[in-house]
Formats: sequence, C-alpha cells, structure tokens
Amino acid sequence: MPTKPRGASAQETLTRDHKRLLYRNLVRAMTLDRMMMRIIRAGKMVGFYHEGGIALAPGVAAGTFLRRDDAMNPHYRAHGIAHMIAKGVDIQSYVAEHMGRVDGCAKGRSSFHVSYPEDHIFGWSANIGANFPPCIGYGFAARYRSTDQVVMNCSGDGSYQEGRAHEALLMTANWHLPVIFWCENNGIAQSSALSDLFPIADISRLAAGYGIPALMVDGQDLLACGEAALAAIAHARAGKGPIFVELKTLRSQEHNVGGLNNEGAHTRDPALMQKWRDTRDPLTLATARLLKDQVLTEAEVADLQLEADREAAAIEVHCEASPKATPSIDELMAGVYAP
Ligand SMILES: Cc1ncc(C[n+]2csc(CCOP(=O)(O)OP(=O)(O)O)c2C)c(N)n1
Repeated sequence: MPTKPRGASAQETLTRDHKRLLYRNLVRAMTLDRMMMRIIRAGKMVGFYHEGGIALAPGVAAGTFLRRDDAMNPHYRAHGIAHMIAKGVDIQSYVAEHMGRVDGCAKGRSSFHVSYPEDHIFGWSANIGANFPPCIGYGFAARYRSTDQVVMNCSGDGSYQEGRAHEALLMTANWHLPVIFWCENNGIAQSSALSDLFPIADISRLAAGYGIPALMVDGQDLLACGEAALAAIAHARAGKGPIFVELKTLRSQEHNVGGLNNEGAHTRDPALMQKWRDTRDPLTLATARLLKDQVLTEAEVADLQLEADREAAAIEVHCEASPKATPSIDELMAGVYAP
C-alpha cells in the first residue's frame, strides 16, 4: 500500500473507473504541459511558464475527485494545468490568456494570474503563500453556511516557509475547517534545496504540531495520489476538520522559462534530472501498472494519447486565431481595485 497514514483514519479505494479517469487526466495534463513549453519557446506566450514535467500526478489527483462547488487553489507549477483540467475548467481560455488573446479568461490581460470563480478556483498570485489566508476564509464560509464543501489548498514545499502557512494550519485546526493542505514536495524551492530550508525532510510532520492528521505518498505514483485525494476529501467532507497530504514528487527541469531563472542556469545536476525522467515518469509507471492489472489495453492507451494530442492541437489553433488583446487604459483599469 503506497499510502502511509499518520493519524488519518480515512481510507478509500479507487474503482476501475476512478483509475481510468485519473489516467486520462494525466495524459491530458502532460500533453498540454508540453504544448505550453512549445508555445513559450516559439515566443508566443506573454510572461513566463513553470514547466510541470514529471510532477503532475499530484495535481491530477487533487482535482479529479472534487465537486465543482469545492474551492481549489491550484499549485503554480504547470500553472495549475493538471489541477484545473482534472476539476473540469475550460482550459482553452487559460491557454488563450497565456497568449494574451481576447478569448482568454481575463481577456488576455493577466498572463497566469487568473481565477475561475464559477469553478470555485480563487485567484492566485505569484506571491508564494498568498493562497493560505483565502483558504481559511473558504473553509470558514463552508462551515458557517453548513455546506459540505471542501477546500483543496495546493502548494509546494517552499510555501511552508511562510508564516501565513502556519497561521492557516493553526486556524483551520482550531476551527475544524474542511481544508486539505495538499503539499507537492519536490525537494526544491526555486533554486534552494529543501535540506537548506527545513530541519525536517517530511513537511507533513509539521501537521502533528497543530493536531492535524497527515498522509504521505509517492507523488510519482498516480494511483497512490488518487487514493490520498479520495481519503482526504472524505475526511474533510465528513466534518473531521483539516488534513495534510504530502506528495513526494520530482522537479526534473529548471524553475521556469521566460523569467530571470530561465533555461541554461542549472541548479540541479542535469544527469540526475534525466535519470528521473527515464525512471520516475508517472505516466510510464501508471501505464505499466494499468496494463498489467488489465484496467487498460494497449489500444486504449494509444487512443487516449491520440485524443490528448488532438485536444492540444485544437486549442493551439484556436488560440492562435484569437485576436491579440489590446485593451484601452479604461479597460485595463476596470478590474483594478485601489483603496
Ligand atoms: C513571497 C514570495 N517570496 C519569494 C518568491 C520567489 N519564488 C518564486 S517560486 C519560489 C519557490 C517556491 O517553492 P515551491 O512552492 O516549493 O515551488 P517549486 O519551486 O518547487 O516548484 C520562490 C521562493 C515569491 N514568488 N513570493
């Protein structure tokens, strides 16, 4: 059993349909992540991009089993593509936004600082840790209104250096709020190794200090991530308060493309990153497992990849055809709040 519970009682089992859905979402997420890399390298993207690479299984699992009315803060890696595809967001408007087109979800004005209120995805920012205070509010609102909504609060290990993270752990625990702390721990925060930033290797051990139960899973194992998501959602939805899930994953490329820390500035050994790509790719691992367990056939695997390739190609064509955003000053100011 890849999921190692620590104080968390909820255990859920994935059905055959769950496994097929997780797999399809991972194929789509990894295919669209590669498309985003093609677009930025072709100079067609506004702003920059943080490639997901082989770290997208946690994001897929985080979104796949949520209801539309559950709140989610996606992790910024791959700009939340995995999380949002899995939750059911119209990803075409997201790609158009990155390309500065009028069909974008914010009419091409925001790069990756977006929100999808109708999907209960609250706006997120490049400010690491900014997600924590709103997740307390969403959790409080769910409890105050006596709904069974949950809050999926995704972020990396780097965010847990922020005081706001610890305030959120304390307040959600104290008030028994339905918040899932989904920590995608890739062992590095931009260019700083986890071992230089934390006295402990397992971030989920922080949860015990706040009386919050925790799970720790292999983030390269899609099914383990899926089981953890089911268990965490069941826990929060049942009114048992917050839960912490740490997913140990891998960043097999540099921090971002298009910004200061762009390609060519190596912070990790390129040979090690290649080794991870060769041996720890979550899609390769999930394909082998699901074929062996006869959950999928070779023909279905090929069809799902073809479907994802077609989806990516259609999105790219649509976004290229969408007019470039050239907002007037009045339009630009319309969405700005200044006290
Ligand atoms: C408040 C704040 N401090 C610093 C930064 C610069 N910064 C951008 S990404 C990042 C690392 C975040 O770490 P993690 O969430 O683990 O993401 P990873 O790099 O592993 O994808 C930092 C420090 C920032 N964006 N916001």
